[in-house]
Amino acid sequence: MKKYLIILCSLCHYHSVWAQQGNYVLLQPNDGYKEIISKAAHVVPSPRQLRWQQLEITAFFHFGTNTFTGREWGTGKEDPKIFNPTALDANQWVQIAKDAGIKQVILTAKHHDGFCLWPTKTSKHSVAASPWKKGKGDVVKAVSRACKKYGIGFGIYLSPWDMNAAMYGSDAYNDFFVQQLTELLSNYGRIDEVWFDGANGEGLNGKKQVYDFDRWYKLIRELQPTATIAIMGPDVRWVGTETGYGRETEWSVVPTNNLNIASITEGSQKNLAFKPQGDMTGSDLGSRDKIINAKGLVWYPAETDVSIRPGWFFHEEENSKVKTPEKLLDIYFNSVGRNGVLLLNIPPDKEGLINDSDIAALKKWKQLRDNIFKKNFAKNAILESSNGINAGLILDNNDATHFTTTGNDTTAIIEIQLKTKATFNVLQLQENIRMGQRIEKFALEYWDGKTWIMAAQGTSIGFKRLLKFSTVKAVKLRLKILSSRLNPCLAEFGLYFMKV
Ligand code: FUL
Repeated sequence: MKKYLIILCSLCHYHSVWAQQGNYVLLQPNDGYKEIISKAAHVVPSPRQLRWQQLEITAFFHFGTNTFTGREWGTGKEDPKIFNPTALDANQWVQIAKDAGIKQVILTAKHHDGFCLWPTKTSKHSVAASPWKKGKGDVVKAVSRACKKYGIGFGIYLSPWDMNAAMYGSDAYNDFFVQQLTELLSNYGRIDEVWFDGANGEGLNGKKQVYDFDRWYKLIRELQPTATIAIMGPDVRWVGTETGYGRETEWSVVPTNNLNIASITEGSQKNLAFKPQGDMTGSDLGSRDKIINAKGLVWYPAETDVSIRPGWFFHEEENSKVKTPEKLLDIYFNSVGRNGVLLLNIPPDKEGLINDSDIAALKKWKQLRDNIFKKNFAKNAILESSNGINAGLILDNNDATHFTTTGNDTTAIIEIQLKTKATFNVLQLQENIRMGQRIEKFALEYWDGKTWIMAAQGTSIGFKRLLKFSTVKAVKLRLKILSSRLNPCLAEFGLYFMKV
């Protein structure tokens, strides 16, 4: 990888024609329109970003002193003695997550109030000062072990904002934060995601803290090179809302004007580091109009975070406000089905258990998904494309193989003859993102015996796109790829039925 990237970097410095793949590209002042679009289509996820994207559904566990005070944000002045879960069982948390199809969990090791869920050497404000397990407990250890036991990923949320640390607002805080990160990244086995949010409140001394992100990124890359750094980090972007609903057109390749060139020229992608910049909430972050004037383009995919309850932390009075399975299904369609990874928060209660109301919703949500996706009506269909190759690969259940076009064709039509007439109302499409994200517009049509009728249409696809449409009965269909940045590379195609 290293050698390959050295070639890549020298190419992008000395030649404007660049068609190698990496997870970023610098645009040159003399790049023409076509060249920029082609460069964008060649930007691909790094191995850690690809692994993360394939998880599809991940979870947050918000747990800490707020669980016991009933607050969403603490003050940093909480007495550690209030932290006293009576029946904490991390195996229960992780098993419930796994049963719901969740592939990775992220624990709030420290929220803004500064209380640490592990017995840190950096501060007295931790589980070690609590009555839980007589001060001998370690929630980070319990959850990381449960994740290993059940075979799912484990990540940590470490709040940069710390209302308890006396040195917050001074240079010393960055050293303190590095020490906390070092403990978490050294003592708990593999860490798959490190989640930094952007909150940057005032410290006890009234001063604002300047976060030394570059130093933190370097440390994470050194200690846990496979971990993705999310939100205030270079690998995973916040989708821009906490509703669970991503954008209709979601590009994983977006402009960046602050790539750390010094790191890049060291010649290894593992050093790629940049701080997110600019507004991430707009309805369009990566269309042609947006990328054409950029200085650089980067693979920076969207994570869609939302809580199963109104708040991020557990509050008894919200037991009746847990999102319904139907609402969670709609969120699934609009997060995972819109080229995002869903990060669903499931906050454990005061006992240290996932509450029954959340468990019931999660179980039913999983059943709803299983019912829809158990049968792909396109299975064993006969596929034909006059200008494409390997059409059969879109039904092989493998997102690493794909249909593509010959020559320079950026449009395609795939005719689909089903084995028997079927009734369906959900379309699932996947691009092989190892080749980049390319498709800009597509449509599904069916033959009603006389003419072609539009069933569904959309813009971007990316790793996964799900569309619901009015129920169709048909035996012959065609998928039209109407616009693509380069030869489309379609990995998977599915037709499903959902009861409405
Ligand atoms: C935000 C925090 O302020 C919330 O409390 C929560 O942790 C959410 C996921 O990130 O920025």
